[in-house]
Amino acid sequence: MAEKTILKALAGETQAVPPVWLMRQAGRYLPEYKATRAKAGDFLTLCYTPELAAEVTLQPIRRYGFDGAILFADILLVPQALGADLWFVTGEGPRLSTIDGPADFDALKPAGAIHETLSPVYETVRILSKELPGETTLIGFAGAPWTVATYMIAGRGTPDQGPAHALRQENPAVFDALMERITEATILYLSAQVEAGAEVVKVFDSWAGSLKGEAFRRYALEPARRIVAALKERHPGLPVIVFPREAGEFYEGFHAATGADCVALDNSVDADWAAAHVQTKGCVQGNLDPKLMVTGGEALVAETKRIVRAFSGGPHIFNLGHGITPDANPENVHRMLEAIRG
Ligand code: 1CP
Repeated sequence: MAEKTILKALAGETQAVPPVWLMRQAGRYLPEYKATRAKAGDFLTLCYTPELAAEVTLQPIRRYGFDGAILFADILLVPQALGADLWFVTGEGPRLSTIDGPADFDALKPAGAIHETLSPVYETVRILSKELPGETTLIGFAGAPWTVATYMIAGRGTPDQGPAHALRQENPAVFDALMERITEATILYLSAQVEAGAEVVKVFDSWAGSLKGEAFRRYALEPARRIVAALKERHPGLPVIVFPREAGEFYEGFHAATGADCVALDNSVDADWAAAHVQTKGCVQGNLDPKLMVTGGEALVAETKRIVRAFSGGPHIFNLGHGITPDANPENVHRMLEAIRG
């Protein structure tokens, strides 16, 4: 059997060369992605056409030989599967119908109904598990309940997640019911991805950093703990990566509090600090600044090597601290890989 270096890192192994993949590795910085996206017509058609979604997942593997392939889909497919309207405005981003009160929540579908909408995603996973090279790990994913709730409540991305914070304070019954519905749907969705062939799952809590103190415990830690526990009960031995972006000091106890095998670090976290305080509890992933994939040069090489060195004493999966951006230079990915792999 081929060696899967990502699975080894997730099992706690320290490796001389860390495995590597990039958040948003299938994306608009790649000309072949833009061509397939143009063929699909729009972003949601790309997500729901298994052959095309599998094709864009495979493109960065062919070009770069990454150790991991992340399923091509989006965290906002779950709200759509729960009955929210979802559309993408070119140049602006996603738009959804909003959740303002009990009537909007009551109109949502039960968690068990999501498979009707999401079955093409499972088909993408099945295609990928057949077509990926033997050494490449297939990563499934979903958004974390808090992050997904911020989009469902506001109907769009927001700089400070204001509408979601307002609802949780002003109408906690509706907010808690929504969090519960998303948590249940996320468990079912990730479990179906694993049944289709995903070997690892990752939960993206992109807006975890806007939760402080008790709210962080309740809406970031606790849902992550529940999702990890439910998935491990259904799929013993399944490795789970959690990304509580900008969690700051909460990174330190995150493995222990949630049971996650790996904690993904954003680029605001110092690698030496994280090696001493987070990696001592389990595998870490990260955390190169995505801007370096735009600017490149010696700074990219030096910073890549610094991160590899900082995490060389324990299990580590090399990645960016957030997604690669459309203005990244595809050549810089080669430079980064050279700096990691030699
Ligand atoms: O024009 C295009 O082609 C659409 C751009 C795009 C892409 C490539 C969107 C819209 N989503 C995706 C794919 C995607 N999204 C993946 C696929 C696999 C890969 O990484 O290669 C993944 C894992 C996501 C996850 C995702 N979507 C997150 C969590 C991670 C993060 O970046 O913080 C979030 C917050 C979203 C929502 C979303 N989808 C798309 C956009 C532009 C956004 C952000 C919207 C906003 O906050 O304003």
